[in-house]
Amino acid sequence: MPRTPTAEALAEAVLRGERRALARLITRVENRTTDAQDALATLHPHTGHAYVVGVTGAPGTGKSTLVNVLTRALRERGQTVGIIAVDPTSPFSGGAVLGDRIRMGDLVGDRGVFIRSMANRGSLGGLAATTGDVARVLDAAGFDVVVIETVGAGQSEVEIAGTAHTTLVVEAPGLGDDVQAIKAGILEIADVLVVNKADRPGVEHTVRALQAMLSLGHRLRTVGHHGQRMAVEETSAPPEYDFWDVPIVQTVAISGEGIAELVDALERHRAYLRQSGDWHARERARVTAELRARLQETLWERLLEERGAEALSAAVEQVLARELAPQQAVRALLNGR
Ligand SMILES: Nc1nc2c(ncn2[C@@H]2O[C@H](COP(=O)(O)OP(=O)(O)OP(=O)(O)O)[C@@H](O)[C@H]2O)c(=O)[nH]1
Ligand SMILES: [Mg+2]
Repeated sequence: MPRTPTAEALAEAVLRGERRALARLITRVENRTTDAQDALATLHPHTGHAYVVGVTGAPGTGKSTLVNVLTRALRERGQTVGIIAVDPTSPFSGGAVLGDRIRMGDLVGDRGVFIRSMANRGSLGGLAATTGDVARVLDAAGFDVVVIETVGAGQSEVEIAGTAHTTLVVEAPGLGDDVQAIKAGILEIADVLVVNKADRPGVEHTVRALQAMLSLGHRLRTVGHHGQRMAVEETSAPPEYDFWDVPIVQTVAISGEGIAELVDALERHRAYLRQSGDWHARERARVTAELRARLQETLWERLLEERGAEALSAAVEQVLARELAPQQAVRALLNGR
C-alpha cells in the first residue's frame, strides 16, 4: 500500500480485515474528508450485519467499566466487538481518554476487539452523523457488535441513540440527583435500564424510582398507542412480541456481577426487535432521519454557495425593516431574487 493510500484503498483493505487500515480510515471519516465519503459509499453494501448497542448515562455512572466487562462477556460468547467512546472526557474521570484505555487495557491485543475514542468536536448534529459513519465502518469491517458510549448530557445521546438498535441507559445510586435521567428525558430512549454500582448504598431506592418512572411511561405509551384513554384498561393480552417491557438490570461493573443478566437482556431485546419488525422499523426511521438531515445540510450549503452569504444577510435586513415577511424572504432566496 502506498504511504498515503486513498480512502478508497483503505476501504478495500478494511474489507480484507486489515486493522491498521481501519484506524486510518476512521480518522478520515472523523475529519470528514471528501474521499472518505467515497470510501463510505464503497463500504455501504457491506453494512447491515452489526448489532449496534448504545450505552449512555450521566458522567461517572460506570459506562466505560461496564462496556469493558460487557465486551469480555461478548467475546466469551464468540462475538467480535467494535467500541466507539464519544467524548469520554468528563470531570468525573478527568481526561478519561487515557483512563478508558487503561481500563480497557486487557482488551488490547485481542483482534476481535477494536476501540476508538472520539472527541466531541463540532456541532452535535455533526457528531451524531460522524458517529453513525464510524459505526458503519466497523459494521463493514465485520464486527458482530458495535458499542457506542456517550456521556448523557442532553441532545447528543438522544441523537446517537437513533444510531443504535438497543440503547442501554446507565444509572448509579448516590449521584446526588435521585434519577438524573428523568430530567434529560433519557428514559424515553432506554431499551434496557442498568443500575450500575449496585454494591453502593441506595441502590434499592434508585431501582424503585426507575420502576415508578417506567410504569408511568408504560401507561402513557399504551394510551398513545391506542389513541384513547380507554385502552389502558384493555384486558386482552397483546401477542408476546408486541410489547417490550424495559428491564432494570443491576450490575457491579468492577466485579462483573450482573453482566450475564445484562447480556441476556440484550439478546432478548435483539430477538424482540427481529420478531416484532422493530429492527427494520428502526433502521427505516434512522435512514429517513439521516437523509433528511443530510439533505437539509446539502441544500443549505448549496443555497449559500449559489446566492452568497450577502444575499442571506440582505434578506435578514429586509425582514427586520418589515419590507418582507420571512415567508417572502425565503421565497425570494429560493427564486434567486
Ligand atoms: N463501586 C463501584 N464503582 C464502580 C462501578 N463501576 C464503575 N465504578 C467506578 O466508577 C468510576 C467511573 O467509572 P467509569 O467507567 O469511568 O464511568 P463512565 O460512566 O464511563 O464515566 P464518564 O465516561 O466520565 O462519564 C471509576 O472509578 C470506576 O472504577 C461499580 O459497579 N461499583
Ligand atoms: Mg466513560
